Amino acid sequence: MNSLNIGMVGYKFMGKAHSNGYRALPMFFPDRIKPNMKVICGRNTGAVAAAATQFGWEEHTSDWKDLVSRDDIDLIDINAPSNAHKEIAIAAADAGKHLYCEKPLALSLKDSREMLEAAEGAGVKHMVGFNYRFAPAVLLAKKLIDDGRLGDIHHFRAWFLQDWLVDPDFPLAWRLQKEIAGSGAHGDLGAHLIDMAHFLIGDIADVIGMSETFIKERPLPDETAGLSATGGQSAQTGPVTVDDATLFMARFANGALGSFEATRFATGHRSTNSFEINGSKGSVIFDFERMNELQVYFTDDQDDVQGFRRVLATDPAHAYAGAWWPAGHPIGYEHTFTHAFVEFMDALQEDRQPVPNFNEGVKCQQVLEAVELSIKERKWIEVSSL
Ligand code: SOE
Repeated sequence: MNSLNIGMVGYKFMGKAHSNGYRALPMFFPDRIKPNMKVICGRNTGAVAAAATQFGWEEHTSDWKDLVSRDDIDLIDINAPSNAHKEIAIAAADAGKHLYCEKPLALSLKDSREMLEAAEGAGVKHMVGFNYRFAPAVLLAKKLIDDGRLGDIHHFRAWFLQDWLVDPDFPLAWRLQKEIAGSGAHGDLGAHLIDMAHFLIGDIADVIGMSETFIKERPLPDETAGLSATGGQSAQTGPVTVDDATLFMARFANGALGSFEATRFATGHRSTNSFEINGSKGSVIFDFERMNELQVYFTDDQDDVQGFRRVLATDPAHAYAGAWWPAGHPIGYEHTFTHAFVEFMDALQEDRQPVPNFNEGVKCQQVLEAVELSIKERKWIEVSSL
């Protein structure tokens, strides 16, 4: 297989990020299967037509059911709001299409399990959009852990901080409505942290959390407002039905301790996505705002040069980095999507499931729900009990 045809449902923030990811792939990874940007789909015909032209899709449609049934489509990419994931993914799997679905995989653990079952039953390849795994500096952290360079892992602490909801006039966008988004900062930002923890440290055994919705009523939006909305467009208000911030503690199956913080109220933090890991032989610190760097500390460095060193993960020695620019030239947010799609193409080539796939999506959903249950019942929850 030299190329495959993509049908993509969604055309806003993630639709743009995915389109850019597909476009860059053949230029920088010319030896991989080429994604053909065939059809883009969205509910608003005018807006999706404009997106098709702007992003470079051959065709557009407003009918996802027609899209998933087309013979000339090989892979369905779902980046519409979360409440649309399940129905589209299951229909696409039943039609024999490979699946790429944004996170969180579904509105609930039950729904995510049904999606996994449908994909596995249909024998298609499936992947979930935990794109931050694909930053070369994160992959360096993974390599150091897997090679034992950090020793036994004791601590994982992670935080994803945004501040776009501090304005009480910010409208009641879909991300603030439980029936569309599933949850708030927890499922949107915390999901990335949980996946990172699974990727780097391993299974999470027990959790206990707390959450808050600081602003409980917001102006109704004129239409489905996204992140770019600026102020309330209506005098009428509606209830915010998701969390503004969720924090939780975790015990990993391997004995490590974890802390997680996801908030949209951290003034001054536009999108600070970070983690620190401490092991018996060393530590690493990652901050997405400086995503080309990994801070690394090794206990066996000579006494007189002990301390964190800053490693720039832009050399050919670093995963994916060599495909872009000569050593020392940084990459950005958008490259993580291209890397995720390269993993998908590699999986197709090698006839294996890409990673992270719907199994990782379900595992993440299980932790999300365990935390929600712990908040409701005000006690520790064993993740495997769900
Ligand atoms: C918005 O809060 C958002 O765009 C998330 O939806 C993304 O998954 C995250 O990457 C950045 O923030």
